[in-house]
Amino acid sequence: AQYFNEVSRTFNEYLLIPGLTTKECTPNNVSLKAPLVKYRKGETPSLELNVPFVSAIMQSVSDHNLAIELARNGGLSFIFGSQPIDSQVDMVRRVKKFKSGFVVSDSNLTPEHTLADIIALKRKTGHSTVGITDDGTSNGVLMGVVTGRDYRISRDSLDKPVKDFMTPFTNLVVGKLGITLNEANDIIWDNKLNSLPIIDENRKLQYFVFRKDYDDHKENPNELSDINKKLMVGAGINTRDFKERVPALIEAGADVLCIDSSDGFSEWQGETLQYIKKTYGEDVKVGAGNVVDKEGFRYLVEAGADFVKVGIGGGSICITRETKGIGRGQATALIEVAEARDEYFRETGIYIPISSDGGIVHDYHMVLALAMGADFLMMGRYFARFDESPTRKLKVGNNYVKEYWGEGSNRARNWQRYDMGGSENLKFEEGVDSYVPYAGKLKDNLDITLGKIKSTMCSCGVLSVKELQENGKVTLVSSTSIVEGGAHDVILKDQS
Ligand code: MZP
Repeated sequence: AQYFNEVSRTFNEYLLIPGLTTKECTPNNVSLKAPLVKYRKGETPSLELNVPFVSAIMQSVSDHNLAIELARNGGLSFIFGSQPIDSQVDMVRRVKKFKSGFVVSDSNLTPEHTLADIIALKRKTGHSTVGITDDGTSNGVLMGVVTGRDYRISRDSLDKPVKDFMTPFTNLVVGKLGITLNEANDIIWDNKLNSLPIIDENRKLQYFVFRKDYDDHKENPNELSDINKKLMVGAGINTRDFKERVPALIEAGADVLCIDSSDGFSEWQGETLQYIKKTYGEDVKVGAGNVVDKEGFRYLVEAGADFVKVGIGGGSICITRETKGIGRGQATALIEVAEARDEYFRETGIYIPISSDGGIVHDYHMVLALAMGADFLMMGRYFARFDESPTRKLKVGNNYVKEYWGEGSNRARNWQRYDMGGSENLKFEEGVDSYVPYAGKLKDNLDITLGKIKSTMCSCGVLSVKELQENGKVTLVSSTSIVEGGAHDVILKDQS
């Protein structure tokens, strides 16, 4: 056998060392923008993430609800592929159809209804904003809007009429589809509106433009359709039914695909990539993986991968290392593949983003993974804990939990992910069925996580992921220094 003499290490074995924090280096100035797909030197990638997180291609993580919420917050979900093509296509379509502020037609809600009625409707439909008409029908006169913010403020006032909370349109002011951002702004300011309803030629309400949208875009006064652009979504595929699944997903509007496998260094993936690139050229973006070394990375890139996922056996629900003896410590795998990515870039001028997949436990692991060269992170456990994930919330003992199961568990039976050719079934389990602590809303948690990441990056003296990769200082730690890093040699007052 060939021996890898370096010990295979995990994120827990590393820490970051501070760099000079300049006065400009504040969390507000930190950008977490990341490339999602390959690009040539000097060009910008055709797909980018504002937040370098994608959610795992798993039944218990990435359905349309999580995808909508994550995309609205700057990341991206890969809708799970271990389901029939038509139901996966339906989920992709739901994400593409989503428009924030889209109004519910014929909701039967008038300004006299209670806030509780509005909240029930918002929960049922998933809309962030509801338009209220005088007679509750889509033909009625629009009286105002209720947004998520109103709902949060008024949690204790559920039986009050909604007119007390809505943003009213004193005179009915409507913008038409196709007006420019500057025109919208003029109407908003002239009429002292917080938001402007936009109607189509049939006078049907399409969406609202909020003053915040304008503020976010005032530097770039393009058409209003830049503001209400469709959300991005990805989808998992496999190496068996790709000739049927890929066209259906593309037709549904999927922005990017990813071949989902626990071991991606295979001719199956090579063939799938070649087929997609031969059929669609560079119009269809497809990632591949997972690999844990240079050889695997090169193989997938040469077959046409637009990004490569790194990691075998590090997932929280994964028992591949125990059952098959295959895998590599996530940090070591990532460092080696990042080197291969940089080497490939030097040789060809083509940058292939890499994703660190699985094994992120603490928020600081995210910063370490980025510093070690990951362009973005794929996470399952992290997202499974939130309201928006597809699984049941249960009370176990005194704690709320959510269900979370691996794609290689008997529950998911995603045999294609573990396919080595041969029969079409899951021969043995490589994943477990588990619970994770319930954590509330995605946005609330993400805000805290991003705040921590930005603050750590400021300590490192860097303002972007690229700078972190180039200038970050990473050190190995001994097991005794890990003990030193927690509270020690004190008696904690509150153990609960
Ligand atoms: P984590 O974020 O929960 O630690 O890991 C999520 C990753 O674990 C997924 O993106 C996928 O690569 C991997 N996974 C999913 N199912 C299994 C399994 O059943 C698995 N073994 O390893």
